[in-house]
Amino acid sequence: MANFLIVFAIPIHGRYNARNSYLGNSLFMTRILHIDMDAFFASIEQKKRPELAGKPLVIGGKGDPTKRGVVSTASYEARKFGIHSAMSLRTAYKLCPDAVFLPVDYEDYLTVSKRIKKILKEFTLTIEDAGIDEAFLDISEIMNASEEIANKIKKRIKEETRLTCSIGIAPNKLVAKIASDMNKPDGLTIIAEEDIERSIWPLPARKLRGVGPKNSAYLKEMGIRTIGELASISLNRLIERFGKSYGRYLYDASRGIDESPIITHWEPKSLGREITFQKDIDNRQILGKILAEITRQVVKNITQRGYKARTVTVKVRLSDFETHTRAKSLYEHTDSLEEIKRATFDCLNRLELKKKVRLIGIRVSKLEK
Ligand code: TTP
Ligand code: MG
Repeated sequence: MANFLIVFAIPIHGRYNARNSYLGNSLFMTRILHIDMDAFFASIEQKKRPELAGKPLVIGGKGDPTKRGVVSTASYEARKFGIHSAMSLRTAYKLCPDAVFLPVDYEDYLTVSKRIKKILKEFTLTIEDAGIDEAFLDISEIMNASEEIANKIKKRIKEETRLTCSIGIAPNKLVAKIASDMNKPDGLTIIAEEDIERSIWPLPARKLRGVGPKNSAYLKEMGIRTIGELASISLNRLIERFGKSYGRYLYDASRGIDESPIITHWEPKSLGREITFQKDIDNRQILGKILAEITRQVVKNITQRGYKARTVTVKVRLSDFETHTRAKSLYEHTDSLEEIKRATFDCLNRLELKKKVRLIGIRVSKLEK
């Protein structure tokens, strides 16, 4: 069973990128550094077990490719076989039966992640935590050359964790993230303001944040494959095709324009947990027991963080992947396990379970400190 803590959050403190100054000296320009660890989960395991170094390694689920589960990540050696994140473990096994499969040891990866974030804070406190293995740093005010800062960060991380990372530095978050991905693993890519278009235009449009498989397919229908081709489309046409907000976004993004702030702190909007079963369940009593347990975990989590919640939502995914939710709002904010559990069961009882259940989850929202 996969049991994930899921947190949706909203930014509460941001620092807006100052427009680049006209001083012409790169030290005075907004410089955003994006760092992303290389094959993060897999590299950690390879350091723990040196016999796995240089071997195809797949991390996912319980580490058993005959069971349900998806690939969290694969070592670069395993990627050569076509294995990638989010692929089913079974498919990964078919592509490379000789690969070593290991379970996800999330706690351990989180510990390493925290050590890395701590190192990053030695450089600046204007940091956005962008995920378990990535972050954005505003290095504009550090009086060293970009390359020097990046190499120092790489060295410190290697000393403490023996891991490598890839770094991109650019005038904004959008381009910095594209840059960090350009020379993986152990890469360093610096893109100056005047080089943005030349550097990003040859890349596929889906390298832009916010262009997923669906929109990239729409763009292909319009004959657009690269970021440069996207930049050749008029703003009007993009708005006509994609709506005002996303059309405008694509127009700016294809020119490497991005003024999104570094968000240094996030408050959770909701907190939840869900469980995907190894085998689908149709016994309501067992479902009730599991729901009670994950409700207890969620309530423990909100009380530890000092929150109370007003809305409880229960989600079930049936064996045919049909997903249903039921929500209940309480009279007032609460962190009482009894009250939240009652609301949870009220939601469960309102769900019609015509098929076996594949996943069950609970989420509490409208949080208040
Ligand atoms: P990524 O940075 O996307 O991947 P990576 O670090 O493994 O490889 P790369 O060198 O290309 O950056 O994600 C970081 C970790 O997050 C990854 O090691 C495992 C986890 N992860 C998942 O669990 N599921 C996913 O679908 C993805 C993309 C990542
Ligand atoms: Mg990574």
